[in-house]
Amino acid sequence: MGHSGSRHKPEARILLLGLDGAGKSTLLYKLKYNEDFHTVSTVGFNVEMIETKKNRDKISLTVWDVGGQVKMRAHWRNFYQDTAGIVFVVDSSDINRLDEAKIVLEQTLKSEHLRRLPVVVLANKQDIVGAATVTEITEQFNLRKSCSDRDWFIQPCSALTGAGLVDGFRRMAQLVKMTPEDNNIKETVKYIRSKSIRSMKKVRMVTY
Ligand code: G3D
Repeated sequence: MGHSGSRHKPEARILLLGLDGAGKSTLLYKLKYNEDFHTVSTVGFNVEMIETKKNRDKISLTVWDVGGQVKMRAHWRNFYQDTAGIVFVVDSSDINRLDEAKIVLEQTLKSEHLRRLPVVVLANKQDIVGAATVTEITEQFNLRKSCSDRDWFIQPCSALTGAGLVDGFRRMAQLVKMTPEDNNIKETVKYIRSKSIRSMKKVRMVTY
């Protein structure tokens, strides 16, 4: 395993979205310690760079967690430009907030910048007894309809145990369309900083 510089690998930016408490930070933390990683640079957000494979080619997915609280949701659109795919995390055990999550996902998918981009819904917290199943979430979210204009997949997972996470991100790697431009992290950070959002966390790389 191990890791190497990502400079020459195609890179795709993935937005990690979902309500607060869905498990995004836990998931990134789990990915970080899944394999070797090293710090790429210090930036203002929770970001992991995942090295994985798309068919036979190595690619890097930079996974951006921009926070799910209501006040952060207003900033999500600042990240939409150059995004190649969306991972939407759902707390499957919080039955009372499934409708809220559904509405937020639907609103997000309406953005012009995100048109036709692939979506992987992570039905998180499957380790909790009574959690909604992928079938139930697919129906309650009406995913077949709301994602009818794009590729999508729903993956059961637990950010706590790590079960299903690698499968979810591998699926995303298969679904993203790689662009020839080099959407590198430094350019993104410059762009985001120009939008004056600040909170200092680290960017790390993990390798599958
Ligand atoms: P967020 O980053 O989306 O806001 P967090 O969510 O990662 O902070 O997770 C919110 C809470 O859910 C945390 O618990 C975290 O441990 C828990 N959690 C996240 N993923 C899972 C999971 O797969 N299974 C279980 N059982 N719990 C999970 P606390 O108690 O710290 O608030």
